[in-house]
Amino acid sequence: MNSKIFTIGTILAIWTFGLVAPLKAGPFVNSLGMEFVLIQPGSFMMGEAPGAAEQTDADERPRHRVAVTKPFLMSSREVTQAQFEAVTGRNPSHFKGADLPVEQVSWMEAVEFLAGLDELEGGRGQYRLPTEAEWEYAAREGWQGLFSFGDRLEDMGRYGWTAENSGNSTHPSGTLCPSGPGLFDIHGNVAEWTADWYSEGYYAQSPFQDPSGPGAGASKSVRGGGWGDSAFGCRSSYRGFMAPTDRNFYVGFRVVREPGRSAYKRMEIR
Ligand SMILES: [Ca+2]
Repeated sequence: MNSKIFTIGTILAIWTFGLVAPLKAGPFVNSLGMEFVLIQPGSFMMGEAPGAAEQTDADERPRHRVAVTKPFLMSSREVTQAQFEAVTGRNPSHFKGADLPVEQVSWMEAVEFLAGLDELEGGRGQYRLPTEAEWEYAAREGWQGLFSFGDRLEDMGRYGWTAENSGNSTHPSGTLCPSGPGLFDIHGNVAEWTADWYSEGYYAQSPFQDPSGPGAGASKSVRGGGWGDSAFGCRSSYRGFMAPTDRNFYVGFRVVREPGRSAYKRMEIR
């Protein structure tokens, strides 16, 4: 078989039918030096871990199957203060440090950052926040348990900065172990804005395919917990929420980038 044709056919099959295949992909790095990992499409069980109903919150129920139908790139780290300042010219953070995650940034300001970053790279509309479903799908990477690394609360210290180990401050993103696909601080450090409006009862009516939250609301969903939360409060299914104009030193964000064709090719050949 002509190996080149086979390769192109394989890529087309993945692109067209959303087949989950182990494409060997290196990280994609953008103009700010932000590293992205490719998350392949697939389906997963979203919401509380099996058997965790007595410990979890009502908004994590019912556990339900969700399909993420398109590949996307997710930044391996939370947006740093240096990156935020490079785009916006300011640093609103309480804990100062170029490599620390930016915080005290509202949802509106996160979206403004993404628009500014997109403008810097040619205005192709490639940057956005993850949906809640994308965030949890990437965090879980097929694992249905409490955390990306398993169910053992005592292992959190190796993966996330929480109230148990943070010393009441943020830490440079990427200093602890990453989750399976290479996402650092998916649990803890700063909690992360998502694109979706928050609704406590949304899981009861969520569509199966690419859910993106209610059409309107008073708060945006915030995921992963942060340095001031208990380790259990940083579980994969925990859903925080905050008004889009509010800001505090617990919440930052990470970035999703659409995998344009050039980026996709570049990842495929590595
Ligand atoms: Ca985080």
